[in-house]
Amino acid sequence: MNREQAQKKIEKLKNLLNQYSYEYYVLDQPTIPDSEYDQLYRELEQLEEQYPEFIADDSPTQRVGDKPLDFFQKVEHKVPMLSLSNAFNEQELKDFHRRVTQGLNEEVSYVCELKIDGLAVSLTYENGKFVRGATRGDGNVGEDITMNLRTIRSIPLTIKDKETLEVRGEAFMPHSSFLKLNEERVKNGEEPFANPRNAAAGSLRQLDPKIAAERHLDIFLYAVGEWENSQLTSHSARLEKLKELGFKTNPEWRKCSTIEEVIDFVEYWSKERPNLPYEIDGIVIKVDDLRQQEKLGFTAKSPRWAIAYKFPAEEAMTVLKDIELSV
Ligand code: NMN
Repeated sequence: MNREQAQKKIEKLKNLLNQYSYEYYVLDQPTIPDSEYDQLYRELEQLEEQYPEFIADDSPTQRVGDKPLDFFQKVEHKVPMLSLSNAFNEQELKDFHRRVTQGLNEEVSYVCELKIDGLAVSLTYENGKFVRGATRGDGNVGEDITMNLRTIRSIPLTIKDKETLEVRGEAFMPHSSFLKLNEERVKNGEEPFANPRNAAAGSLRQLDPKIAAERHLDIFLYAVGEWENSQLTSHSARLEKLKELGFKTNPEWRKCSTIEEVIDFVEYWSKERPNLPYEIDGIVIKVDDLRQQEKLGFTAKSPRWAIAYKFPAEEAMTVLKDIELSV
């Protein structure tokens, strides 16, 4: 194989592996056996070793950087990452609906989504490439945790169009990763994490990306900060577009045209919650139409067009029952 052929082969293997990885981690529908994936991966590794000048930034071999950071740089959010106001019961959801309809004086539809209990993060893509990832921090300034976020396999290093956008979501630790991690910690005489949220937050704040890589985090993307040239007019259209671009979005969202439908959704997930493979702590309800969102605007702290219904806090999480805590 000459140099030019090697370059082409490296590019082809990289694209193929990224596609398989997308099917495996984002769609949860692998199309080839692991052994075949592993063989192609080794082939790519060997070629990249021979021709390091052709290693692409979005090669699957480049997810885990080899140098630990000294500290995290600060990142300013151009669009602040605000938190949501809360509702704790049916009446407060109805009050929210009343405020929305009074503010708009027209028909309204909502999108209900699961509120994943993890860590809010922001991902910036420039011309389709993942260039920066940050924590929410105080909402205006967060920390640059790009190195750690790159280790999350369901975060695409390149998306399907050359879009420039800042997308937001929740990085979290699935129950399976959490149980494995805590079992190992107990075995090594270390203190187990109290819950998956703490474990996810602790993992993303490690200066050594190798540690984050071992923690097997996952992500759901659900919002947009900035999006150059986007013509989309609703939140639901944005969710669909994010999925098309290759982002992992949570499939359990629903468009509701009445507050009763919203309440049904909340009640359904209050019961179904223990059967999910990850932790949720509530339901997020958003006005779907972006023009209506704009019309409603913000209070000093949060948008008027969204609310987070919070489930009652559970005494002990189901996930912890299986593991012997040494605390
Ligand atoms: O570190 P990566 O490349 O993500 O691989 C971790 C494990 O996941 C490996 O065992 C690999 O075989 C598996 N995997 C399988 C597929 C597939 O399409 N069968 C894709 C990505 C990762």
